Amino acid sequence: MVESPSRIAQVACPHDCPDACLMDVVVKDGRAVKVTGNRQHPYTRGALCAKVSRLLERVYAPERLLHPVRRVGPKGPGGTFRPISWEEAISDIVGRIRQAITEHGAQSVLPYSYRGNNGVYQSNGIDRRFFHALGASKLARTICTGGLQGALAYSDVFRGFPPEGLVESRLILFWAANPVETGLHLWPYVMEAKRRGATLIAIDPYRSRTARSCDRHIFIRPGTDAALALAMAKVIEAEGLVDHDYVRQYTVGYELFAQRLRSLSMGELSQACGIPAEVIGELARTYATTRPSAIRVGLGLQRSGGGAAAVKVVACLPVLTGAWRHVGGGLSTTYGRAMHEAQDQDRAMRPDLAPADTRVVNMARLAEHLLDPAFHPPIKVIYVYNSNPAASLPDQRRVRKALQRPDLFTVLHDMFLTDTADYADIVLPATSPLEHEDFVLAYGGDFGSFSPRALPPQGEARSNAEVFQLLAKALGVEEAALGVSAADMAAEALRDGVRVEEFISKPFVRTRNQPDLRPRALGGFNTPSGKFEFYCERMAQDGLDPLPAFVPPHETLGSSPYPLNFVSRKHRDSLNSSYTHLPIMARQEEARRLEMHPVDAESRGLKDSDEVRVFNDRGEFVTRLRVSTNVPPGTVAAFWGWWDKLSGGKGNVNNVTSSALTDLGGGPTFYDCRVGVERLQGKALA
Ligand SMILES: Nc1nc2c(c(=O)[nH]1)N[C@H]1C(S)=C(S)[C@@H](COP(=O)(O)OP(=O)(O)OC[C@H]3O[C@@H](n4cnc5c(=O)[nH]c(N)nc54)[C@H](O)[C@@H]3O)O[C@H]1N2
Ligand SMILES: Nc1nc2c(c(=O)[nH]1)N[C@H]1C(S)=C(S)[C@@H](COP(=O)(O)OP(=O)(O)OC[C@H]3O[C@@H](n4cnc5c(=O)[nH]c(N)nc54)[C@H](O)[C@@H]3O)O[C@H]1N2
Ligand code: SF4
Ligand SMILES: [Mo]
Repeated sequence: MVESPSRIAQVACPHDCPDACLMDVVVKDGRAVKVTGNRQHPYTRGALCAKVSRLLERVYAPERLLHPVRRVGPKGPGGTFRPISWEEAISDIVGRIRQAITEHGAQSVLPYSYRGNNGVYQSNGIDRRFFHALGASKLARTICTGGLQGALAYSDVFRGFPPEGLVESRLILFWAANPVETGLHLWPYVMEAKRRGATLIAIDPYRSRTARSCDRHIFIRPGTDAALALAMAKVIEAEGLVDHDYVRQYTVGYELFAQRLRSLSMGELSQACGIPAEVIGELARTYATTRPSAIRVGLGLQRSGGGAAAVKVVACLPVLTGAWRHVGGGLSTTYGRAMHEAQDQDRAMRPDLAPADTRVVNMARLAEHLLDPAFHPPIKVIYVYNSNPAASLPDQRRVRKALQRPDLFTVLHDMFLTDTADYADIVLPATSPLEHEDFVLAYGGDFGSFSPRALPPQGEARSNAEVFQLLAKALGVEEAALGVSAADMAAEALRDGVRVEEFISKPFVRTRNQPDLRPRALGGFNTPSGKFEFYCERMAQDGLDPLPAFVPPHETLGSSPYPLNFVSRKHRDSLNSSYTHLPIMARQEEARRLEMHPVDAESRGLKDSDEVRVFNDRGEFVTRLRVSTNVPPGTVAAFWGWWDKLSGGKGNVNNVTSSALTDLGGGPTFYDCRVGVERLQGKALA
């Protein structure tokens, strides 16, 4: 028998991950048979993460949705679906959109998406152009970085140096960052730094894999990072460790900040964050006297009531010490890089196509808006894609109640019948990343990839862009910007400096010739003053505290009837809720357990493997217990991403999280949550 030839297609991983890997996909007889990391790609270096190494389990999963379906029966868990044709699906959706527009105006239509697909064309391009041209409500995409956006709206506080710089660092603080699990391609740089003598310290309420890989791990009470950072700044100021020359040249408001630091009580700050003053002092001294010193800031920093304030205070530290002067010093972040620098997002998304006064709806308050009778115009049609809100939004009891509103028409476009599908009127089958063309710009590094389609779509699956183009045509939205190809969009959106022909024809490009390893060595802060603003005039004008401050979390520090802080963290083998129904995760019952410190377990008479109910007045979830020193006394943790319907409706940690928002930016506060835990009485888990 003659072997049929195989070919290798190079596809960018479009997951919401800073790494934006390049995959080599071996295709044989129209089927992908193997996926590995590309060896030439400077960041992928031949390795994919655990989950994407199993991408084909997802692409060829037996539960892949391959045809449009309509829900039969009432909205909610246990819904069944019947196949319908694409014509029927589109005509139904168009009919409901038209009706909503006639009765309530176009803003009664709401897109709802996040970065389930991070590609520019499919998910941050054509889709936006469609909804803008339709005049639909805009969505404030706050679910991940709302608190950070809030801080950035006032001050340039989070742009870091690229990963290459880390090899020069002699101290790296992993501050609310877990790259070993959430963006592992950073780690070779860290290991190189370590080989050259760097010390690694993690600041995290949970002993993550990253924390376990560090020389030292300091447990912090969730949501109190600003207290720790202010306490460090206080030590730095009091002990003469400030780089006054840097501060004089490149900052404003230092004297006012220093006065504030002197007025703060070390005892109170230490008590707030739960870290002894001696430990803070030692950390501050080590940080200020080691050169170069880097802070790798993760997004866990800004998911509490004072998240935006925390971002600003942590950003003060490398400014105070002048760490920015050195290669390997300053902040290392997952914000910006190619995604923000190499494209003009407005040229991709075309907000100019929308009517000028279009309202913006905060996704983090979706349920509140859906349930609010005074919300005008009411949301009548919600079109969900790239997201699983009936899993990923906080306060799920309320979210599910809202999605059950009988007069709401919900469309879901996804590869699977997720928890959100149970609330959808129509579910459309989406292509996998191998089945459509797209382009991805990394937010963790200076590179990007154009991905041709590697495989024909499975079944009747269609890509986001195709569906929006179909809908536009059926609705009579005649806007040329909607009809473009991925290559056209790349040409429109890429900034000067990235050669479009090269971008389209090569498997990957670097989006900068030279990495900017000392981006703040000479200041260059993107603020009205061009300097780092300890004192922010615009905050003062808006009636906000203009100086760096500790804004306490809503729950984890205050008094509450629920005694334990709860952290719901991300898991190595899933991407948010995207892999949890697949065999890779389903096997891992152990991974789903609630971790509790032995002291807390003992005082409750709980032991390993007990089935427990985790609850507060918002809701509950049920899981098994793991007695563990990965958490300190007073804090419990579980991974987030499990689908409720896989656990008889009692599996989702977001049943207990709160929909209260961050201090600025309207972000969610997933890691600011108190719970009680008790042995489950009655019915065990399914
Ligand atoms: N394998 C995998 N990779 C992922 C994801 C995934 O689900 N799985 N998700 C992707 C997405 S959407 C994102 S946003 C990124 C996020 O990746 P990261 O930037 O690493 O952020 P998180 O994982 O949200 O949180 C990092 C750490 O912060 C800790 N933490 C929680 N609250 C606090 C706090 O108040 N203070 C401090 N100091 N630490 C705190 C958590 O325990 C966690 O270990 O990862 C991306 N990569
Ligand atoms: N408790 C708790 N909750 C959290 C978090 C936490 O740490 N703790 N993290 C939060 C964060 S940081 C984030 S970013 C959110 C993420 O939450 P979501 O935005 O809901 O992301 P996912 O759960 O990954 O769901 C993405 C969906 O998009 C689908 N999808 C993938 N590619 C495509 C495509 O090309 N087209 C279409 N139409 N669909 C596609 C996938 O199949 C998947 O079902 O979760 C948040 N929720
Ligand atoms: S999820 Fe991240 S680490 Fe995994 S393959 Fe994709 S880009 Fe790479
Ligand atoms: Mo996220």
